[in-house]
Amino acid sequence: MENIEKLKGQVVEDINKAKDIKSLEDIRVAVLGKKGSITELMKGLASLSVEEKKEMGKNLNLLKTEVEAVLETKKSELEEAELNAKLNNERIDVTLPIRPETQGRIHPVSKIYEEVVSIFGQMGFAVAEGPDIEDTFHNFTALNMPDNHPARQMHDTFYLPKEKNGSQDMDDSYVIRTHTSPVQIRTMQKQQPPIRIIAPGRTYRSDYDATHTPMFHQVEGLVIDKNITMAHLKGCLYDFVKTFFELDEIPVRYRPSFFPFTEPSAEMDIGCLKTKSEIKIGAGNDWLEILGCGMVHPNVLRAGGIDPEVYQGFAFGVGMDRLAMLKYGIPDLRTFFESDVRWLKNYGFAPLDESSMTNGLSNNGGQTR
Ligand code: 2NM
Repeated sequence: MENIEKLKGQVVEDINKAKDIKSLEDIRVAVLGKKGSITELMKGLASLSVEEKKEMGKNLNLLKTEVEAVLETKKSELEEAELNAKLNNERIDVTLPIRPETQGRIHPVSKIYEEVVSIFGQMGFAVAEGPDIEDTFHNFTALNMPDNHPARQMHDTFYLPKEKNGSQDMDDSYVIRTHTSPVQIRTMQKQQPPIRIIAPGRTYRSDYDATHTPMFHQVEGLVIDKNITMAHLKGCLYDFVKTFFELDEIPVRYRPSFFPFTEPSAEMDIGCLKTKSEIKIGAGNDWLEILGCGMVHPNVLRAGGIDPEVYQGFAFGVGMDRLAMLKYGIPDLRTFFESDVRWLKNYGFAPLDESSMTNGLSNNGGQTR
């Protein structure tokens, strides 16, 4: 009995001194393991008389239970201490600013692309894409521009070298697309109305001056359904320019125009003030041409496999590079594609300021540019 009390005192003392889970486990094994001190004592019971066995057995069981309880308590204590130490060590200050300055910048055209996609996305438009290399059927013929149509020349088209088989069929030749309209044709061929898409992307024409580069970016839109009218076109495009230029109101006007793929066709102007050094959008007595639009020509609907007796649609096309020049005051288009890092540092946007309808569109609150 005395021995048991002594052993208990010793074991409890050892347990309380344990500094970590590992040494606690060592103690457990030394006491309760297969060859542990208590286990050995229990093995010794066999050689005792019945009376002694009863008495000793009871005491040993009690000792075992008590030691187990002390071990358990100590284990919880140590686990909690270990967790707290870990939490303390791994503490981070989430209010610290991100790294001082990111080096890379988002190109203004990429920024405009994101803005345009978020605006039309909010209105329920899906984004459609297509190849840069197009056959002349999708780039011209299906868009009501048959062989020898003057617009084919007007587009300053880059033709790909003719295939060696010497085919004379115009629709067998390939171009790098002069507009993104072939994406609309491909969408019509794949999908019956209702259709509501925008087709943003690269386009190519052989032209080069302060406002034209051989590669430029367009976004075109297409809405087709039953009973679509010019009123839908006007509402949609008014909302677009207002949201894009981040203005509550903006004067707009439509002038009649001509495109082979729309009838009637129009150009949309927005109100602005032109001074010697800048253009202020949204007020003043001047007008600025911003986009082309119209009701999709019945021949175009037919080429896309859609019955013009049942469905109508409107379409529009905007130059995204021009939008970038206007919104962010960049004077010369040619500089967009010179890959000059000093230019990008000046006109580019910080990569972490995402453009979205909820985050603010341009979101350049003094630090992005
Ligand atoms: C513009 C102006 C007006 C246009 C038309 C089509 C299609 F494929 F639906 F016929 N796509 N884009 C369009 C209409 C483009 O760009 C100045």
